[in-house]
Amino acid sequence: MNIKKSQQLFEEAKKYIPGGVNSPVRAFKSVGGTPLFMSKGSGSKMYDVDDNEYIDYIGGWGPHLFGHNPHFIKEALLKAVEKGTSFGAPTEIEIKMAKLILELVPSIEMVRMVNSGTEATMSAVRAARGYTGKDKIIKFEGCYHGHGDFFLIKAGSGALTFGVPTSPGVTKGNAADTLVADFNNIESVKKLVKQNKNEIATIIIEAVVGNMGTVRAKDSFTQELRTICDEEKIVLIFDEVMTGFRLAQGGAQEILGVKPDLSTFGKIIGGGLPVGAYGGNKEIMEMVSPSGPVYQAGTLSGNPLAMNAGYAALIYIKEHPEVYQTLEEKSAYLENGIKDGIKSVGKNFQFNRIGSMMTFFFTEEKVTDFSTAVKSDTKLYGKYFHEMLNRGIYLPPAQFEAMFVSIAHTKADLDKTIRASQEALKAISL
Ligand code: KE4
Repeated sequence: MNIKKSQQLFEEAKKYIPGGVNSPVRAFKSVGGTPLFMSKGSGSKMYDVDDNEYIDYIGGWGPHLFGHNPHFIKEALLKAVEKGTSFGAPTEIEIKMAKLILELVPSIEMVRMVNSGTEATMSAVRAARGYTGKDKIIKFEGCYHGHGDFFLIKAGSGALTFGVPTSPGVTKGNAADTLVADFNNIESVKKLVKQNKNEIATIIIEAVVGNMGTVRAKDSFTQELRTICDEEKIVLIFDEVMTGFRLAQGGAQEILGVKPDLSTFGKIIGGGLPVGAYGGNKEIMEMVSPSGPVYQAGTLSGNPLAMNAGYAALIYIKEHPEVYQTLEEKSAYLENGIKDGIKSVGKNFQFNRIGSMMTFFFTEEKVTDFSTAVKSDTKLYGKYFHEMLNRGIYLPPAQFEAMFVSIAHTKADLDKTIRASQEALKAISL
């Protein structure tokens, strides 16, 4: 496959941008090789600068539930840009967006728009600390909540892949206030709560994780988390940046049947533009400036372009609730096809799927948490990744990520992917 232009651009990019990319996981460091510079996306396809076509399973890392550049988002953006890009003043579309999020996610009584998932999670934790007057937080090993200092403690996603359990530059103070529990292990939570009685402001979790690869919390686990938070007056935050509007209209909390106090969103709610949001219990949210003392601000928060793109995405979801059934059928078809391929090479590699989020783990042990996820053979994943890439299938360039199916993926796309996976497994020396 000719990737000459990507190679040239990457060399040039490295002169001006750290690692040549504006987000680490894009650099292909954990799978090796040259990151491909993309020039266009349309439906389920992406095209690189050397005109190679790929069936895309990254979907912008989650936003593209409908595939690239769906007409209804493009039209909304073109209309909005005629009126200007941002005013630094309130606009009506922000009210429509807030009302729609409240309508689609029952636990949300009030919501604040921000510009990224990181801003959403950082702000939600600050609101929880301000509301409770307590400092400590509990997060889970293998969960990633963006690059806020107090989260980069045994983070999952990129940091996990780089094997850097704690990022340099994070102060001891931050690390001291962040406690790390084991995902799906309620005893580890109870132990921390007991050791830090009345000091814990919030527990934040990806209830369906994408960032150690796809792993679902056990129903009992999230229910027990809810009970502990009620008993200990701890704010329960579901980080739904990836799962919100991905797994269901109401996200992971709808699937799991547990009501968090606060939720964070991103990705899909921006329709591909930079948007994050946090919201939930009104009493907590009214603590946020200017209605309350917890400060949080953003020049481009709620800007009309992102709001119109996000609103078009959420209205589509509201008017077409059948998209989740469609996604389930396509995703199950892909899962079964890939699993048949795994069996045909006599392996028992694990394939975790929840809705249209899934991960092929190169380990033969069930993956239910961080310690089982990291048993995956990342080198083998890297080889598989490149075999698939050479066959025109673009997977996440890291083992500890989720891949996504969109409603734009056709049966032909899925069949091509299943065939490529079968060939790739045969090609790597298992
Ligand atoms: P952003 O700041 O990247 O918009 O969102 C941070 C974030 C928060 N919470 C969850 C559950 C997330 O998945 C993310 C970001 N996800 C990664 C993918 N693993 C984004 C890709 C990247 O870092 O380039």
